[in-house]
Amino acid sequence: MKKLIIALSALAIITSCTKEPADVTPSKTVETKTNFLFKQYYDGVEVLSQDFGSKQYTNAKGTMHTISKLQYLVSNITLHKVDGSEVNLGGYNLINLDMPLSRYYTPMNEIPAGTYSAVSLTFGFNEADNITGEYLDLNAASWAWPMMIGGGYHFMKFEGMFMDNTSNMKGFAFHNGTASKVNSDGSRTAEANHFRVKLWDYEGGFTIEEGDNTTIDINMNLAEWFKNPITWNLDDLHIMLMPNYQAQKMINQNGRSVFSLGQTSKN
Ligand SMILES: [Cu+2]
Repeated sequence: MKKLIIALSALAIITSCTKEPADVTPSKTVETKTNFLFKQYYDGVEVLSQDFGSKQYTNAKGTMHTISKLQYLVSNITLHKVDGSEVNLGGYNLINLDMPLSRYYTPMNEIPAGTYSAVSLTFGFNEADNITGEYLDLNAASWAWPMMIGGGYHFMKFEGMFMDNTSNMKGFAFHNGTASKVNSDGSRTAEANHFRVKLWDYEGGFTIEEGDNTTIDINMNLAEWFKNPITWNLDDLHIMLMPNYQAQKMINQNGRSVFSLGQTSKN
């Protein structure tokens, strides 16, 4: 019995000596389950692949058109906390409406719990990331941008048919990527043509908590590609846009207003 008491008190000493004060435990970032859903609209109407080739839309110029393809790439999604700090998630996502699951994107980097006021993203790739042949999945998706007009990758392929000014249906291929200028000697100079947008939550921010499964919607209004600030005329500009420097710069300008932050949902 005496032996046991000695043993127990020894144990008590050992445990009390090895117990660490709680306040020196390093604080750990609480990671969450968060993903993005990229949704497409034509003004108020959602655009889904089942609408392709049949549903008719009228652009700002008054031209009727259909849609047969929509693919676009976003990268370096960043979340902005209300305290001003940022979480850059890196990575990229190719959205292809023909593959509805590609609209969902779960970043490789975990999103820490917190309250956020905005999401920003790059449309396409910035110069550092737009490396010819670098990404195997994009190579397999026929997503390369030709070397002779600057290389790297497409940022978007938006295609369909439109009714031209002689009432005939014609195809359009609204493709975007590096802008390439023809020099006086016939050579070309490539110019980065991505843009970055910051999408504010106008309802005062959203909170992501531990244990939540949060989906953040990023909406694209396709009508804006033809509207703001340039009223796009498909009769003039519908094919061969890729080597057309002016057209590439115009697409870039119109793209600044296509995205908005949609709802944040928990499930
Ligand atoms: Cu193209």
